Amino acid sequence: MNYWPSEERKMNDYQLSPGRKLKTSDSGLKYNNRKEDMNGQEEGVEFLPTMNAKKVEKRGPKRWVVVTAVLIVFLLVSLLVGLLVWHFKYRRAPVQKVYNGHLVILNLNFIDAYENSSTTEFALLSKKVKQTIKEMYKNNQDIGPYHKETVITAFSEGSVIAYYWSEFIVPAYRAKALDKAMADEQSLIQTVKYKSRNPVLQVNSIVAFPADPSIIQSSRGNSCSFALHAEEGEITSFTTPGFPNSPYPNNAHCTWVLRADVDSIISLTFKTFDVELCSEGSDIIRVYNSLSPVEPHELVNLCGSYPPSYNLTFLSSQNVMLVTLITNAEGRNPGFKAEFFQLPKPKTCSKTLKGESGTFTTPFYPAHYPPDMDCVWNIEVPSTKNVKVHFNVFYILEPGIPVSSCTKDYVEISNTKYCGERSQFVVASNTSKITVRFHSDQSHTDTGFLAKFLSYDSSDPCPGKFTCNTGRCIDKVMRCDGWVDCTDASDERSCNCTKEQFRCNNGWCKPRFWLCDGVNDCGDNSDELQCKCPDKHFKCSNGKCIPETQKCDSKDDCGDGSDEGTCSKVVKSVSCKDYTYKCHNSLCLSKTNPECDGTKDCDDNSDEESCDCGIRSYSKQTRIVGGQDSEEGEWPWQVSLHVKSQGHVCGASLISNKWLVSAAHCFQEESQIRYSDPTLWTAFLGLHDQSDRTNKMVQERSIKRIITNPQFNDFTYDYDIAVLELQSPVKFTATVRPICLPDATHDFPAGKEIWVTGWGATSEGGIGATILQKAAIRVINQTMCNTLLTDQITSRMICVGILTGGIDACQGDSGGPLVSVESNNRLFLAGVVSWGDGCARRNKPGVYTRVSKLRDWIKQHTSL
Ligand code: 4AZ
Repeated sequence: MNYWPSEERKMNDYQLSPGRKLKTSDSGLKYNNRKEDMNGQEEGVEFLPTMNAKKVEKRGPKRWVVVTAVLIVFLLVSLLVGLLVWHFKYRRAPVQKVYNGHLVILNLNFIDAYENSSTTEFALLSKKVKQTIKEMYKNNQDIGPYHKETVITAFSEGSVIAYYWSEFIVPAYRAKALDKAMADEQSLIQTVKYKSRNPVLQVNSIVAFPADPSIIQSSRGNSCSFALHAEEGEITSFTTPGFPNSPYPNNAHCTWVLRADVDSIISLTFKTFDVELCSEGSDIIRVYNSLSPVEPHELVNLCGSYPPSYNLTFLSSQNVMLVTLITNAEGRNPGFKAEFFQLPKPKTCSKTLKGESGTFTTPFYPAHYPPDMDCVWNIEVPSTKNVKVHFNVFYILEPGIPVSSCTKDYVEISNTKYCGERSQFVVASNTSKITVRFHSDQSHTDTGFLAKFLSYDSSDPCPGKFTCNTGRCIDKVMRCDGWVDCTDASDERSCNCTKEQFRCNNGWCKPRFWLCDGVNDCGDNSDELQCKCPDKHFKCSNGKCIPETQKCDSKDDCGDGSDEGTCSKVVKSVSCKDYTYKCHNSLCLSKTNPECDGTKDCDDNSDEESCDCGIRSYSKQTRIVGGQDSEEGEWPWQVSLHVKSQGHVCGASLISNKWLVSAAHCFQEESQIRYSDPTLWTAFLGLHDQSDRTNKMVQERSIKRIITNPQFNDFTYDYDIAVLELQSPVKFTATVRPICLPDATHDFPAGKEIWVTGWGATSEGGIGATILQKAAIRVINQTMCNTLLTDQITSRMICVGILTGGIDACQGDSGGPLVSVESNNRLFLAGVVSWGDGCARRNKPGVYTRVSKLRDWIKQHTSL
């Protein structure tokens, strides 16, 4: 009695499962049948005396046979239905396939009319090409039956190259065979050569690549397509629709066909470039070394925004180029302005180079080298000497190609291939000759390389210096000093540690004062192991050990707050302490640096308010090529403070449209000049080049008020901070934007990379820079810094530098920003350039005013 009703429920459940539509009528019938069956069975089962074995034997098997038969029939029917569905719905389901391709016509000469798709010549030739392609497809059983349409999009020289796309509707199960047949250039050509008895067109080469079907819609209703031909000796420019006054359209597909005269190549430069930020499905611009938008001929794909100084120059290998813009439904960006011109096709890029030294580069450096190039440099120095090649800049990067294989673009020396992005390196030969080869394939080009060749004496490759295994020469004092100076660390191998050094477990020698400083200097952490706290204890930043259970318990057990500052779980409403972030509603959080991190941590959202700061206008930054020049707009909060008749004297940082932060010591009276007088000063914002202060990106302001911190001590430089009010507010632009101020509890941990910028001296005692300079340096542990700088460090100071020396702020950088990239790529003002023991000396980091410690003072005077 319980058996069937429960089975009936099961069947009903089954009917409501995802296969419902198919099974309804079928199982509906069964339901009725079963009901009748059920009645019968109910009778039998319910009233059959269980002990009556005979009756069970007699009636049982018959019923089971029926049930089994019904089940089998049901299963078979379901299987059949399933198979039919699979076959018709999935296997035979039609799929749309589109291929982009081009073919070469040998027996025709190019005429100008072929450039314009509205001429009769274009129409006539298109018709012939279409016929040829159709015939070619017809003769191939994997292609012919599925061909729907072919459209000829363009022609170019050589004899005549025809560009086209073909559309197919193919059952899913035949799609792979179609792909294969379309990729088989040889068999396609054979079909036109032999199957067509009297071919009108002699087709020599044909290639086709799968494409995105959306190109069909765009080419059908395409109102955004442009054809441009370079004029001899002239620069032609073009822009995205509406540029610069309105954003380019959404859901658009635009193409620019660029042409040059035969035997010329094209140089294309994006002068301004600002499209939607890069992400999956974002707006994208592609440049092709062909008139066919196919991946194997793509030179570059670009999104985001680039500063004007970024080198966005690309070269073609022939006299055509194609630029496409595909946009999605969102975004309001201005787009681009581009320029192109033609130049003679270079005959060769190979050279023989002779002499003691010289330089050579990839073709058109620093523009992106052209695709499809092979250059050979045969270098020869005087026969008594050996030769080495020093690569100062090396960018030969192809997306997705591992540097271990270098299968696409590469430099080859003595059977070794080099590719990717590499820092400076040297390749030496033990003869007077060396051969450098460069190869670029059809797709994706990069900046290339800048190299120098030098002769050297084999018995003494680095006179008076140490020779790294890479061939680089470094000062002898750098050998075994604990700092890695050779890129392969060969200067720090096989060393005997001195008394001032300790030996790491991995054999390196490191200065003793680096022991237990919280930084893994050895690489295997052995310099930090001996000073560990006992098991189940937490090590505070001040070195104290506390039981792990006291960490994040809302009590300052360390005494410096470090056990409560870095709690992964945000504990809201902890009791407020010096180290806890205070929301506007006076509740406190246990999270480190919660301000403007993109997460609402305070219930009143106050941690995410006032966050229009610390974001650059340009999403892309140039890779540092050689020096340390900044990009325009890279540090839009940087201010240059000029004193009448002296020019640039100090730096400052913009924190709102009318307030600047700088160093108090810039405004102290000196040699009878009253630097505290605001009328003496002028602020330049959006400045990049000191010799170009009239540039339209620059905003010049007088100073209304200078407020120096009353606790500033001009002997110790403690409290070295000042705020300056501008006479009139500035306008925020691509090159003028404020930096974020860190909360009083904001932590900049030791070892963190930070940037310092300024026009200060480029060497100790040297002269100031014309172009804004930048340098990446690291936060130094406070206790260690106090030891290095003989007890001169107060809690209002933060030491930042590179202890090997060589990178530092210097005179003229004072008052300028020290900025840290925090979560969401937002930049915060960690410090103000203050003082140092000289500039860039070993073990003498620069000292900066710790802005977080003076946050309340800034607020008191600026209300920010
Ligand atoms: C200066 O005189 C100065 N190395 C600024 C920073 C440093 C040294 C000197 C740090 O303005």
